Amino acid sequence: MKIETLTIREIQVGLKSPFETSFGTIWQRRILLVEACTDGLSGWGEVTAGEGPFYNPETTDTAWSVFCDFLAPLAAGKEIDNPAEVPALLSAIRGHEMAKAALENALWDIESQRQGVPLARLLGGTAKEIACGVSLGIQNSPEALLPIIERELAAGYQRIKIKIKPGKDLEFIAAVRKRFPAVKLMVDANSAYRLEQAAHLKEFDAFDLMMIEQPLSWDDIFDHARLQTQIRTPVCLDESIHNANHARAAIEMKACRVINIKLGRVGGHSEARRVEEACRERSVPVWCGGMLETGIGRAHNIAMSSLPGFVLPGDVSASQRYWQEDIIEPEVEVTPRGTIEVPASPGLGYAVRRKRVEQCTVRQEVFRAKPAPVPVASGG
Ligand code: OSB
Ligand code: MG
Repeated sequence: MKIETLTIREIQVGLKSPFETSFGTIWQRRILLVEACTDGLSGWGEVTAGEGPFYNPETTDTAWSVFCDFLAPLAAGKEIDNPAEVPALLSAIRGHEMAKAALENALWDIESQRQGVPLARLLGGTAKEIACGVSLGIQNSPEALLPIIERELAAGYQRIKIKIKPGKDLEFIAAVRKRFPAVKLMVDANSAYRLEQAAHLKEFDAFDLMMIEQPLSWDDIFDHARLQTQIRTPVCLDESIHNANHARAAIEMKACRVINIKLGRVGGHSEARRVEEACRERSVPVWCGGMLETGIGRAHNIAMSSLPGFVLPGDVSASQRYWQEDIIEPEVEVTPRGTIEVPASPGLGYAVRRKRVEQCTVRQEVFRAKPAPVPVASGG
């Protein structure tokens, strides 16, 4: 396929309720969408960067700049046989995985339409439905958290993840465990602790947590290995794992017993498949992380989650938990057994609501193949 045009746009959308993590509170989202057009088909990808460089170094604005100045000029007009070639095409650019992922994933959407198969099948996914959990932001008090959990469990979600930070941890965990003794429960620290706090983190062992996600530095593997020897709760790495080599290193160093895969963090579907394979070969369970995505990012997450290594419930949940109105139709819905059905139609399996996207768009750039130079007759 020839990558004829690439369009990047920024949309601004408000979350239904604020989301607090150890690095801050998010309400208004600025999200970049990438649309690729080739052979009369259109495919979509989403940049999952945050508004500020607090989860990882990328932001909405760094992704815009890298996409417009480097990625789009490299890719527009190129002929590729398979979206799996995209990482090599973009390999001169270091990092900026979330910007790259949006471009690559848009081409996977197109390729699955071209072949007439669901994206999930094209990627090697086998599951017909995926298991869903929810990620709950930090609340003011344990009393405020309990009714929220009650509501999510009533909706069918299979596991609860709560965000924690120093001062907002043990009391919350103990209250949830007391009220819900059997629920699948885990915590996410988003790098809010240091190895010196291992004794404190060891106190979490009493609460039968499925795992603690990214307790230490966002770019660390080694200290997580030291921490894992001191606590019983399995460590799950999120921020630290950018590719399959990191996954292999972390597993072999025993820095974690679980890995979450985020498409943006690892640079797109090609690398996500390699991370999934590295984990599956080593019997390390994986699950799909979330970045407060719109329906486009969510649809890509659903397809990826159908791969066989995704054996734990992910942070992929219903559109209605985040948005008054999503930008896809139908919206993503969760069954009463806490699952999402993997679409069986070609492509993402959801239609992009162009009108809605246009209403939310605040800026846009279109990139086309450079026209072939017109030969100029040189005068004598
Ligand atoms: O660490 O998993 C994380 C949201 C923003 C940044 C980082 C994280 C998260 C979440 C939300 O946990 C997951 C979701 O999309 O529901
Ligand atoms: Mg996380």
